[in-house]
Amino acid sequence: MILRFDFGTPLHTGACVLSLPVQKDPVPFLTVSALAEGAVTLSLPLGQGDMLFGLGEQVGPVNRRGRRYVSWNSDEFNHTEDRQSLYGSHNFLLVWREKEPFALYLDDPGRVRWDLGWTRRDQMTVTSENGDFSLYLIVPEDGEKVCLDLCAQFRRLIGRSYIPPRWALGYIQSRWGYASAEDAREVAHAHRERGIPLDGICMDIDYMDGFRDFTWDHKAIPDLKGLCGDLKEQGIHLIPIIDAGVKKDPKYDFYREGHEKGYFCRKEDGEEFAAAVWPGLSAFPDFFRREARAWFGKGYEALLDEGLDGFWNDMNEPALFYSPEGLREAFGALEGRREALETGDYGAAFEMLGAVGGVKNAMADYRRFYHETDLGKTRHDRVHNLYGGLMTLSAAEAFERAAPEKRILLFSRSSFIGAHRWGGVWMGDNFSWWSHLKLHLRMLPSLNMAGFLYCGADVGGFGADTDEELLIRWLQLGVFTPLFRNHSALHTRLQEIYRFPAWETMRDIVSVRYALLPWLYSELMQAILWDRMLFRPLCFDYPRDETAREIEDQMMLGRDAMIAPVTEPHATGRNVYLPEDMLCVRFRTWEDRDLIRLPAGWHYVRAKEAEFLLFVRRGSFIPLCRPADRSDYVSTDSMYLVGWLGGEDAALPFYEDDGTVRDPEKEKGLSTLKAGKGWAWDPKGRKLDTAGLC
Ligand code: MIG
Repeated sequence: MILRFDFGTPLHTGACVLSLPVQKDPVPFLTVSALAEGAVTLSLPLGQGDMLFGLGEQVGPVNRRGRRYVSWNSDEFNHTEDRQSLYGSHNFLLVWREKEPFALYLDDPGRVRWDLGWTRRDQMTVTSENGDFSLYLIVPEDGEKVCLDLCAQFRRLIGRSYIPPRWALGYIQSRWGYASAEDAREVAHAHRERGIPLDGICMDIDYMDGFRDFTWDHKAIPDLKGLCGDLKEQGIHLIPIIDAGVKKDPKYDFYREGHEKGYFCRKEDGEEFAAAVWPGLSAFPDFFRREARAWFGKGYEALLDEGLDGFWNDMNEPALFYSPEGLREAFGALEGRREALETGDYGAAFEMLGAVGGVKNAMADYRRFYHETDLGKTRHDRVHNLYGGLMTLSAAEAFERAAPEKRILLFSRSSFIGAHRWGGVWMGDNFSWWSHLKLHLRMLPSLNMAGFLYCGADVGGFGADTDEELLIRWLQLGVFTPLFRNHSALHTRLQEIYRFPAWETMRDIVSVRYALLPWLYSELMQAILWDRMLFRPLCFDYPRDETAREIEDQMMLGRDAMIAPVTEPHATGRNVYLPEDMLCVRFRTWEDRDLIRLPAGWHYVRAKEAEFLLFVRRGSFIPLCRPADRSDYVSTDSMYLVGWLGGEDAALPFYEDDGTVRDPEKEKGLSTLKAGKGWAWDPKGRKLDTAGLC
């Protein structure tokens, strides 16, 4: 059951698809108090064992209790442990406690502070700074698996998640620095030559003509359509980046049109707001306006015409390097400080550093411009967290117009709940650090709770130089995440698989992904179509298992599997907790693997550098197929099953469709795989190899 309460004057954010009546009764569970300047606080006493899950894209543990966070979409490349905001704001929190568990969702486009037992360990407070929001309280309908039930109810409230094309589950190679047709062809060739599977290549900002959106450098890419066609023949899709800021350049048609039609955000005095990002001074489309979204969307449509069918949206928090006003103020703060050179006045020095460092993504700038929302002229900071997601909507609306039947790949950096219906997300600028490999794993379930199922982090790490062992271990996690993309920053060590002596090991890892692809696709699609999570903390599935509550470095995957990646350097194995009997599949290649039957409990499981683990519940199985170097060549005709049946019969719901139709009929794609002692059937009723069943 879901109850809705409104505070102040909530804006229609588009996050929810169910329109529920507004309750007049007092809010249950939470104490509501009004603070100065319109802010509203909701507080709740926390019992000792209460656990808190959710908040989507944030650093830190899966159980978020004891920490504080801020919903404020931020271009934050430094994902250290103490960060309180990243690129997305996902105001869903699940309060799991013995008596009266519930979940809450704040449909609030502004800044929200979450003190989850940080100030006082026995109290949680949530503060909406604007005080204009809808609060949804979700109470369980099913007493058994409470967390799963609360998440499923929430997902029904916010609507079906984005469905990517099937090819988007293939391996994608990306790098900040790919600039030309030659670069793309070389990456394609290097993968194909070595048999490293590949389905996509991302082009970063360098492909553009002077960083102008929807243009490309014609010297570097003389024939975009030809390039796309050639690559597609090899099963490789080109995926260009699109930035939110539009270069302020009267000679650039796209800008001129947006300017003439008045589609950019304006300042209080009506003048177009400008800030510097990659193209230099840029204007920012007012994505709150339907006409502005339609105009921006024409840019995507033009690229679809060139044969492109995948995009990633960046810099859409929006990131602002500086505004001319902000820079002027910073210079002002420097004035008269020259004597610090002689006097060694460190106070002055720190003030200067602060003034200069503070120009980037400055709150003062987010207060300088306005949107036209359904509440009229609205200052940006009050609705900041919607901006990136509305850019995603602009793209999604364009796809709907131009290619209504087809799925187009789309993932964004910035997001809010609601945008999960229009695209996926990647986790932004991580580093090539072991701790960020762990972070990748931990962020998966909370993003799933918020409806983001097509997601993943930059495999290998974006910033800093990766190393061979880290990349191998990271690929072994990436194998299981829907978005499986190797991406790295300009000036860092080259990170393509083929740059490394151990490339064959890495190729074999990626090949396992392709062997698992029909199964992963089936599990992802079922999670999307039936409002489930793909990745879940163990305790969601085993609510009565006390040990399961402490496990944050293993995740349930799909209906019957569990992953437990190695995330430590030099490790040749790891401790794994099994909440029930499971079959451990230890992969070296898709064919060369061990099947180990393990009873419930703790185990130290060996996984040498080239090995990785997948667990399957006893009494079930997973299907594998013969891999190929492109996803469309992987077919279920070559399916075989791996599992521990222990003498019982087992069945697994299996979903399959053509992978391109935008609105699949969900029941039509569903069939059942069945197996028992000495026999197994595929969805078409054909007999399957049973060698992998025990
Ligand atoms: O300010 O386009 O997160 O993936 O490579 C950096 C360059 C801008 C940030 C993205 C990253 C991308 C980079 N971008």
